[in-house]
Amino acid sequence: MFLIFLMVACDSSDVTGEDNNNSSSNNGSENNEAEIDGEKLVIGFSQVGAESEFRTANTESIKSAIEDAGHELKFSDAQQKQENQIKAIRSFIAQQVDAIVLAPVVETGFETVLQEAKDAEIPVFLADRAVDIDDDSYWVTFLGSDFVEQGKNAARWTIDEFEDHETDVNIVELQGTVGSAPAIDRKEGFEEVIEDHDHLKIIKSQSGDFTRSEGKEVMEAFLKSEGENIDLLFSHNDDMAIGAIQAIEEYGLTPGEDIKIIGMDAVKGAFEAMIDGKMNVTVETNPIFGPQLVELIEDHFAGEELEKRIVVEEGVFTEDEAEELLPSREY
Ligand code: GZL
Repeated sequence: MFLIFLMVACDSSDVTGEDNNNSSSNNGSENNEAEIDGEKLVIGFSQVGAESEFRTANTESIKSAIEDAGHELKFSDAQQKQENQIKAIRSFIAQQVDAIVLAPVVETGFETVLQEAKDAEIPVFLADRAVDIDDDSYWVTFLGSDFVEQGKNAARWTIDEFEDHETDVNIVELQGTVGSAPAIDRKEGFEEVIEDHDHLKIIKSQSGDFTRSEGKEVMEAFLKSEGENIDLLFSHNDDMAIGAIQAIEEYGLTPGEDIKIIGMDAVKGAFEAMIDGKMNVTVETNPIFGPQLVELIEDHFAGEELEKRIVVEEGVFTEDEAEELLPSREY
């Protein structure tokens, strides 16, 4: 979740940020945007939290991209709370920023504050996650993964993995943050593909809020009620899967064998678990889009028209290729 607030200098006197109240720097007018091109930008953003390896890598990617581009970064951590993001947006609107990039912790509840940004003529860029608002005039573009496709890829792997399975395949699902786009869309994609395969059954599904600790806790509850009846864990991110692996081992079963495990994000921890034979596949969510994001913001201020939706390219990685690929993984 990012709020990239662009405090943009219009001419050299503003570069030091001494006079951010220069009204021309935030009226978003055409000729003003042309002047901005190539100027040093002051960019701050409210990060959703530090709940996962993906998030940490994403923060690092954005920070280094902003600094490498010669801009100044302001940083705030919303600790996975929507109210902190809304507060941060309002405070940055009050500071007369020129652009906002938002990756919302949940899909709903941002319309009012996005309207305030619109009223202030501040363009909004969505990154990583989307909002559930029909009117796409609230944002310039949305850069992030296709979570529905990620869920479908997880289901396609499941169909292949269990094609010779004679009996029902009992699946437990660790969902991401309740109400978040990745949790909603990954579930939708997975269920859409397994729909025509009656032997694939989701017998338990609950949120672990994308964290290792809650993933472990919820998996303990699944094991308590279903134990050896569980064939597969579908986890909406690797962090919850890694927490679940601990729970499975403490319960006395073998993760990756007794219970097959699907993770998402493709973080280093997942590759290490696959090398240890404790996870079977991870569906990549690429967090390293900082340079692309900064380029999009600069292109907008250079007067370029951007696509409304830009999908980050990603893959699917299985345990048999984990050892070879781990050295090349960037996060
Ligand atoms: C997906 C991202 C999700 C990751 C989790 O792009 O929003 O949030 O899958 C993270 O690891 O918490």
